[in-house]
Amino acid sequence: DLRRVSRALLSVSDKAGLVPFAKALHERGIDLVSTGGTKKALADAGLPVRDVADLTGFPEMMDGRVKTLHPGVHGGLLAIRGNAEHVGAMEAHGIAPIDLLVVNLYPFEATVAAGKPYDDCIENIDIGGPAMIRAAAKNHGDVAVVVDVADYERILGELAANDGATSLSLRKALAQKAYARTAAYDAAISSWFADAIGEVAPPVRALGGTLAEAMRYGENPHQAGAFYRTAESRPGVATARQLQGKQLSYNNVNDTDAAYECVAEFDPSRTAAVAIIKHANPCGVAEGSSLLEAYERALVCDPVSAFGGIVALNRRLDAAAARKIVEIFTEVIIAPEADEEAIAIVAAKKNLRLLLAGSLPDPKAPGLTFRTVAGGFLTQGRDNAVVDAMDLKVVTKRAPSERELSDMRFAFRVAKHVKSNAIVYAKDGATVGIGAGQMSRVDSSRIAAWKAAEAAKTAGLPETLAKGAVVASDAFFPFADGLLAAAEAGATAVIQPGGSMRDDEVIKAADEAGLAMVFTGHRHFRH
Ligand code: 93A
Repeated sequence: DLRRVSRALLSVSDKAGLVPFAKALHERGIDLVSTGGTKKALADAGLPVRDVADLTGFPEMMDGRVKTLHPGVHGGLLAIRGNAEHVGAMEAHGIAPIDLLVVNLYPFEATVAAGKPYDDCIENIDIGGPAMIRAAAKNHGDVAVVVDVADYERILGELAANDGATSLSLRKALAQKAYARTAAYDAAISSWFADAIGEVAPPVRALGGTLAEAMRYGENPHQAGAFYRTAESRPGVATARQLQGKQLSYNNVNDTDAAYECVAEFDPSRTAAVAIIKHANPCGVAEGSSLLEAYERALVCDPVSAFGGIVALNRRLDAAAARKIVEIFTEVIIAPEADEEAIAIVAAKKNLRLLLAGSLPDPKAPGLTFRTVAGGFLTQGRDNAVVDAMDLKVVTKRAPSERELSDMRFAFRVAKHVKSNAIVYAKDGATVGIGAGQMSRVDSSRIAAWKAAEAAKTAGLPETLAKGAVVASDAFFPFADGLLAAAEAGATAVIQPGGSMRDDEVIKAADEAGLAMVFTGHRHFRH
């Protein structure tokens, strides 16, 4: 897998480190070929260097726009050395093999950053450089490609260690870096164009996102908004078929995603399930023997917030569920599939969007999430932890009953999809009170308990729905207060990650209140 380097083509805008590097290559007996400015720098340092025009038989022309775009260069980069036909073509056309390509690109990013005029930016879009980089990287079986000044040392080290040759593992690593560079370069050009024409330029371009929809606006009317699809084929809002209804807004897409990801936590072969989402938070989630029952039970949790919400279902939408859902104003329905009759029922509501995603996404699947920060973006693996796979540890004197344990799992599954600090009350496979997005956990606990009392009033029931419920917390209770708020409201059992400095204090408070408590060892922060 070693490939001896006999000829190197150097064409660099950033000339830092160039001369010592080229000198070391020359001392190894490597022939040097260069484009105009690079050649001048090397010749000025007293190094023998050929002009790339010798390979192409053409002078550089059109202000340097065309200097290396020629079979004399690209044939030398792309020919497979072990392929008789390729070698024959090189001989027939007088093409010299190039074993090492050293290129850094026209400084497009720096030109833009310096606030240079439009035409300067355009002139700094490198065409020949990326073409050569991509060609050499494709042919990494024979050719090494260097796009980063910081790699010069590494190349010299490798040549020294292998008697003037490069290894396949190094050439592969360099090829990977090469494509990352050309991708980032094109992303920078595309983002600059986007700015120039007043388009949004999200970082997903670097992932190869394609525009699914230019939206009327973003989260607010004064913000531009757009929806991009990436190569990831996860069933969901980006891949779903919209059967009817108004165009999706930015907020619709965000909420529909939250809804479908949440309901996908419930295996449709075990139970029907429905999630109602408002402002990216669940305001009711329930299991049921049918979608209709699940929807009705989900609605009880917070019928006020459910108005204008997004409804996600984990099974094929049927007529009975559709008939019930359209009774109140709903923005979006998303399901894997829908019966003809259900589709006809929804059709009566012209504006209501119906999305069919084909199937449910796997909550355990890996993936990435992104978020912008000033001057950059954050990425992380998606939260694909599921409670079924967690090692639940009973920490109180009283162990939970089977019913409590099943509700705890349900509540923790939902808590994963509630913004932190998340507190979820659940009973018989339905949420009965949700506290979301508060800066202190005890406030979320109080809100969830208050919601459970309100839901009971709305339903005309004498007692708070928190009575006899279980409570899930997305992260540990730092103090006993949040837990005591739950016990006071009538909860009988708690599921939480554990891991607080004051776990002992919290466990003691749970024991004194007669609660059963389990630790999951997994946290579900969602900010
Ligand atoms: O204008 S180009 O896109 N046309 C080309 O054919 C070409 N070949 C190399 N720019 C081209 N290059 C770039 O020139 C290289 O990527 C490098 O950044 C620069 C080096 O030019 P010089 O050696 O004249 O300083």
